[in-house]
Amino acid sequence: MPSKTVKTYCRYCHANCPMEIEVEDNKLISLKPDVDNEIFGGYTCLKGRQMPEQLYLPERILTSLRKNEDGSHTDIGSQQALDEIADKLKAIKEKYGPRAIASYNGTVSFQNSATHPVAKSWHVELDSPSYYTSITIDQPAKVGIGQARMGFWAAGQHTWQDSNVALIIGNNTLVSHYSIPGGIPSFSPSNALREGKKRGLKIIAVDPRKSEVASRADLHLQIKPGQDAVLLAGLIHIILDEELHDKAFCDEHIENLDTFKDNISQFTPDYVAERTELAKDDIIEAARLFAAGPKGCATTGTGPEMGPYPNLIQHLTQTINAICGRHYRAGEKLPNAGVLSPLVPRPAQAVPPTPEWLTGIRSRVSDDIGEVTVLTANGPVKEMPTAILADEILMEGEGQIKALICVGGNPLLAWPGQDKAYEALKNLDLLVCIDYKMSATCEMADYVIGSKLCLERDDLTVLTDIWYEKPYSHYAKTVIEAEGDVIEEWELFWELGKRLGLNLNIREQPLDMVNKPSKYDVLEKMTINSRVPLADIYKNDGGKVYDVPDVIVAEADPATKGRMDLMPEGITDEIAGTIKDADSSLKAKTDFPYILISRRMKNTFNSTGPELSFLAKKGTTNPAYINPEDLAELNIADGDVISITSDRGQIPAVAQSSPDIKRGVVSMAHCWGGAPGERSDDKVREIGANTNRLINNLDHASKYSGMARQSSIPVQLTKAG
Ligand SMILES: Nc1nc2c(c(=O)[nH]1)N[C@H]1C(S)=C(S)[C@@H](COP(=O)(O)OP(=O)(O)OC[C@H]3O[C@@H](n4cnc5c(=O)[nH]c(N)nc54)[C@H](O)[C@@H]3O)O[C@H]1N2
Ligand SMILES: Nc1nc2c(c(=O)[nH]1)N[C@H]1C(S)=C(S)[C@@H](COP(=O)(O)OP(=O)(O)OC[C@H]3O[C@@H](n4cnc5c(=O)[nH]c(N)nc54)[C@H](O)[C@@H]3O)O[C@H]1N2
Ligand code: SF4
Ligand SMILES: [Mo]
Repeated sequence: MPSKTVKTYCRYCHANCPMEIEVEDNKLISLKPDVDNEIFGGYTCLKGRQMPEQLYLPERILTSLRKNEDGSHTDIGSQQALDEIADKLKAIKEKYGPRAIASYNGTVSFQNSATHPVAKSWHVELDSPSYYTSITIDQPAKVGIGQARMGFWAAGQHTWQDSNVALIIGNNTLVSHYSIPGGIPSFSPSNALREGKKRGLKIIAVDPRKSEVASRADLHLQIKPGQDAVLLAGLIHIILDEELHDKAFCDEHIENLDTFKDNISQFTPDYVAERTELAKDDIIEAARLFAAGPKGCATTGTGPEMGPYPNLIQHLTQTINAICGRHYRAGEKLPNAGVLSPLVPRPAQAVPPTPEWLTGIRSRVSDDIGEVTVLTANGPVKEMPTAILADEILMEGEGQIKALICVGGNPLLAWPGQDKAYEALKNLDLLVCIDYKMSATCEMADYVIGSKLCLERDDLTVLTDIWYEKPYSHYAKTVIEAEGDVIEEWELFWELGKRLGLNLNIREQPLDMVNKPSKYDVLEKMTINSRVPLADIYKNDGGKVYDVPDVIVAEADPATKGRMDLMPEGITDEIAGTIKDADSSLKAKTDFPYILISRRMKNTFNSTGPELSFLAKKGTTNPAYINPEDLAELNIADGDVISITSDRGQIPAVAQSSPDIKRGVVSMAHCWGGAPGERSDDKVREIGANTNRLINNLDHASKYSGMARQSSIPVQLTKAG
């Protein structure tokens, strides 16, 4: 058969870059960017371009595996594995109740557009609240807690394309391709950045590192890690003090501005300069530049959201946007109101706080931590917090988790507190993973189900639907028929649901539980009443901007109009705690004088990447990036193996001299290394080291989500013996 070229999109990460794939006899021959795509303009990155190797990787799991007594795994067919898993789940449910059955849906579970609605329905029908995702160890304050506490603007915040200024706090989209609207768009970020600069948009970047984004900023505030709340409070202080805020907007839509102002009175420019190690003039310049707008948005990334006080940081970020009135007003055109969901009214009014979003089922660890509502593409969804999942497995008593289904995630490397995660995974009666390769977690699993890879399945841009700045959508049809006994992530839940006698449904529409529905059926149910019918999107080859009527922001409805509250419960204490921490860190002469922070690397996506030869050539370890002056002072040479010690643990690392890092800071990626123990330490140059061994998840657990401090960790550095 002659070869054919098919349009699709990459799902190695969530950016969904369009590609053209040449296929012959069901084999992928070559891959190239889809240069005709109007949003991406031919953008791809080096990870996505390795998909051919990934598809045909010799160590790929092409069947299902069962663990033997000696820890090795034996191939069994997927149907047999599913039967056995279902029997074990039935027994666990019988003995311990449904809550004992949990699923953890990791980062890659999101790349399959059908996973989450099916997984959530599975949990609802099973009556198990133990539904966990990677969102709650990512930025839970940003996608739920912040909006629940303060309320939000129904018509949304300014997006990049309409902005004159962007305040980007610890978010490096040029590498991560990840920014919730307001920051640099995730899709072809370098083009978006160039376009923004050309039209005069000013960028203020806050980052302890001269990151890819910071080095292109108009103003880079090279902050001391963990001091973002102090900086934000300081910027707001200046804006209010100089009366640069939008007074009319505040009067009409904001509650408790004066009380809030009193609460941050201590954050004067001098105080903030000292605590953040920034120049006072730069802080004042940043506040004035942001306030001048007239349009623009402050946005955060994982840097601050994984450090101290993430809930407060999010509140302050929303506050700086709110007091400057950075919201779409009546009569303005919204850039994109989504294509795959029904059109909901977008009036120019505040949605008041929804504290009930924070008070679902409680964790067994603390009454302060429990179900949180996350704003997803499928609407608000309740999840249990992953940061304390290891405790839920280890803590005995009613509700203890006994079975874990791990979907496109790698908890042994990703969860905060690796030693505890390791103990917890060992403690389970049943661990099932669906993955394409033997990850560190798969090695521990009782069953491993081989997954399809993205080119072997249909998908739709549901996750990113409202992140685009235009009404864009892409339906990717299966390019390669999977060879081997592999299934999709949603099919795992469907297959187990069928065996457990569950009636799954999506948006109240039942799924056929006798004959497996097609992916299209599932996606159609997910997108019922969408602005553009799925059938129309399916017809198109490749991604496309849809010609839908403009969405114009409506006048507020006096009957339902609310106000955004700057002083929800807990804020006073959080601000006081921030001051106390900042003050003590200034005085302390500690045993741990360096601060370890998180980062993303170009050649890996969390724990995936090093298995692919081209990406491995860029490095097989997660170096500890350190300022050369610090290295010199420590008598450590570039490339030396060092020990990094915190009050909770020690890991080896390969030092890499990096002048872009602030002095006193170590910048290192997560999700590397192996299981805890000497053997994996010896291989630091081959497999890297796991930074999560340096923390205990409960040391600084945030209220509501239990979010752990996964960055801004005090450490000591020594040359390895
Ligand atoms: N190539 C690649 N892309 C990825 C991933 C990957 O592993 N590799 N991971 C994906 C995932 S799961 C996610 S959640 C997203 C995350 O996407 P981002 O949030 O953009 O993550 P990073 O690229 O690590 O950028 C965070 C920045 O915060 C800075 N930072 C660290 N500590 C602090 C601090 O205390 N204050 C401030 N202001 N800044 C700080 C870091 O130096 C870094 O530049 O990326 C996704 N994309
Ligand atoms: N200290 C510290 N800890 C962190 C972070 C940090 O910055 N610092 N970041 C946190 C964040 S933001 C996140 S999101 C988590 C990430 O945590 P996880 O999502 O748990 O980790 P990943 O490495 O992304 O796991 C992805 C898994 O999916 C597999 N996979 C790849 N393709 C497919 C596929 O098509 N189908 C299936 N079924 N599997 C596939 C991969 O082999 C891998 O095992 O880590 C968190 N942990
Ligand atoms: S940014 Fe890279 S990995 Fe992510 S979708 Fe695009 S090509 Fe794939
Ligand atoms: Mo993430």
